[in-house]
Amino acid sequence: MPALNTSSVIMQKSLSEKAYKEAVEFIPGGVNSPVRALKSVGATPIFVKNAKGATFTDIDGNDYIDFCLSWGVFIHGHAHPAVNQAAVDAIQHGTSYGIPSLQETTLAKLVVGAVPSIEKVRFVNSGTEAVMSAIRLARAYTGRDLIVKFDGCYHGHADHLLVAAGSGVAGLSASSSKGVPADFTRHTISLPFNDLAGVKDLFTTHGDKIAAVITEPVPANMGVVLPHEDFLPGLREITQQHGALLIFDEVITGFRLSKGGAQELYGIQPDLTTLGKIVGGGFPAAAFGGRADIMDMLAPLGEVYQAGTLSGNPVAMSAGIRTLQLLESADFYPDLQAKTDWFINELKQIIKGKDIQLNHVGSMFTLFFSRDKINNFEDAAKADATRFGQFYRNMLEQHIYLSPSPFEANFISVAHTKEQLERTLEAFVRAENGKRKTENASNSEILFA
Ligand code: KE4
Repeated sequence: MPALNTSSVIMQKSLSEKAYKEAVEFIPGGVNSPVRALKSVGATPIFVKNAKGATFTDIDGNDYIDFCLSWGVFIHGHAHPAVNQAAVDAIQHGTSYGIPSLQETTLAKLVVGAVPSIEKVRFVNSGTEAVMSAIRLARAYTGRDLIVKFDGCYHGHADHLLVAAGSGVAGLSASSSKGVPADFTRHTISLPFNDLAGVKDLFTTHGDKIAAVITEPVPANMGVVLPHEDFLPGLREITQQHGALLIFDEVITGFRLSKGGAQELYGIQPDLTTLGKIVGGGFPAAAFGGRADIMDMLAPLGEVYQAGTLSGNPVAMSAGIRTLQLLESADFYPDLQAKTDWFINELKQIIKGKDIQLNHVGSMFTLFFSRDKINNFEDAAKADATRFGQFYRNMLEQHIYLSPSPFEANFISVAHTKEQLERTLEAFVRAENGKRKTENASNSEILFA
């Protein structure tokens, strides 16, 4: 990898700052998705010129090692040549037909072959659409209205799910977004994650009204939080007992934690699964799938309506196909895990004895500035966000781009080199020790000393 551009002692961001000033005149908050505004970490947004592998370059010419990877999309790294080529080849034949194409069936077969519980799948354009559709299906299949979610889990921005949500909503004062009528959320109940007793109590009183329980099997939108050993099996058992469906929102964990996602890793079969990010290879594509008897309720077969102009478009499908094919090598996940394990173990040495919690699974991790373990959103919300912001900005000054919120996950890709991970660990040491750049030391001395 070429040496990081560390020419300036203090990073120049004047072009990004100028670009941001202009963007805010035309785009609310200057961004097309709130969490990119870097508000929760007290920084100003960076404008990217290009990205490759595990790094990107901003319009001021600064290079960064990227652990956000467009929120977990790029498990192979940015601009993977084979994925890009697949999209470029597809584009030569048109970018959308609004008529079936063979690529849709090819990707559907790959998803069905990879994800244990999926017998049939439908493609949409975002995780929000996938979750919205899965919930409509669950309500139609059970004839019930109530949906149970968990505090801090984020399932996209559909009205009825902006209740105690994570990710960019977690930082908002209101437990749900403005503009959502109380009526739209009265069928949504949010409980603490990992509180199986609370779920059991709710089913005791409302079990015959609950259409589904939806969860991120490993939440990443409150920061990474691990399920207690009995939690996912408990959800499976209790939903089965009461005729409710279990929906795993694997938009992040799908193809991330294993080829079959969290459900394969933990050996739990949900009734429906939502997928996003990796499945589209960096293009706007997501999916929902599950048992055929449920999925066949969708129009035009059944009476549950769900549609999308660009759903299954051949370019996104082609990128998704290549992305999933690249996961098929027997060494892919073991190699990614070995690299991640090395990094995580080194990181554990650095934070030993400090009030920092490191939650990790597979190739995703979150650092919480807290003395206490983080088992749910209440714990995560008590972590020191101010310290996280200082830490984040220090890492950014050292050319390390972490996911810009304490309520997000960081991701390692097969493109991250040992040297980049070593540089990142050195930056952690400085950031954690609050070492600032000294005026006379050149940037490279700080970065690579
Ligand atoms: P999209 O509608 O943003 O494609 O997906 C919504 C969604 C659904 N389910 C889970 C588990 C998700 O993590 C997401 C979206 N993830 C966030 C980051 N944690 C997207 C980043 C953003 O909002 O800009």
